[in-house]
Amino acid sequence: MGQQHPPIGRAAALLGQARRVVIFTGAGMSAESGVPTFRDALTGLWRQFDAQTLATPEAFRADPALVWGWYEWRRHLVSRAEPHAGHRAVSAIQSRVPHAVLVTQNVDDLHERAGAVDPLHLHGSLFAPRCSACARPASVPDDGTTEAGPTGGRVPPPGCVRCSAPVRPGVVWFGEELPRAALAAAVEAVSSCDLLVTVGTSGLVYPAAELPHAAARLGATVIQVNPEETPVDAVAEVNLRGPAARVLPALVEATWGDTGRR
Ligand code: BV8
Ligand code: ZN
Repeated sequence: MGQQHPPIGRAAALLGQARRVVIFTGAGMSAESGVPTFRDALTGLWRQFDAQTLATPEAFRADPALVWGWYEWRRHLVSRAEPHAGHRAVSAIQSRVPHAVLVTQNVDDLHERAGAVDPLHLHGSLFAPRCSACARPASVPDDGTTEAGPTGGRVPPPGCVRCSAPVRPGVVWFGEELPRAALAAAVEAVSSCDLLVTVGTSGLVYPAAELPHAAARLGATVIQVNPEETPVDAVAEVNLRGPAARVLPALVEATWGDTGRR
């Protein structure tokens, strides 16, 4: 058995020779920026709920102020957070591999703030609220006005300026369909990639979780970055067991000789 190269070396060799790359990220990508993941227990007002019950149309219908307050608190937290070296490494990969596609399950804007190109948001965004009835895009509340957002309280959602129905977060809730264009573009990219790098996702929520498995089935190589084991271990050619903010810059450096920091 030849000398097994360390995983980062094997991953760098794969990334260096890849022609069509997809990077697929989940909440673990934002953890080191101080943004709680979906696995993390909820805190404060929402501690008696789990995200899966709160991130639903039923929860919003039952108690719009509780759910809107949760999303406003998260939006405030993200606005005060900073992208980390892992986000910048993802953007460095996109700048070095032509047409590398970034697909994210995250609803924050940390990839964009680290210079990522056209991230495909499969589960929407905290920064695109819309009317719950007529779907008219609503403006993101001025941070000075939503007093309860930063402290985590109930915040009654604003009314739509056109039909006065409650404004809702622009995210995909459980039981809701994913945005068709983003999903179609992600499936298209995965179908034609030769390497998929999945970072910081528990791989449990469908249909997004299907993407790494689909890539492997179609003959692509999968590299996983996650401190823990996930269902994706079954299809990952290389498992980089560690946190995104450390592993991704190391991967970029091992591949191209610098951390890609521009
Ligand atoms: C749909 C936006 C149909 C909201 C989210 C039974 C079987 C199969 C499927 C189903 C089923 N019952 C119901 C379903 C469908 C359901 C589903 O999959 N449920 C699961 C629970 C079984 N899916 C849906 O409902 C989807 N819609 O199916 O619609 C339909 C079709 C047509 C027409 C109408 C309807 C919609 C799902 C989208 C839900 N919205 N987010 C919001 O943000 O509030 S999901 C949310 O959770 C995330 O976006 C993500 O997708 C998912 C899981 O989160 P992850 O990103 O993976 O993060 P997580 O916290 O889980 O894990 C963190 C990971 O990071 C861990 O692995 C950890 O080890 C790692 N980590 C930690 N620190 C670091 C790190 N990694 C790297 N570095 C670190 N430092
Ligand atoms: Zn409306």
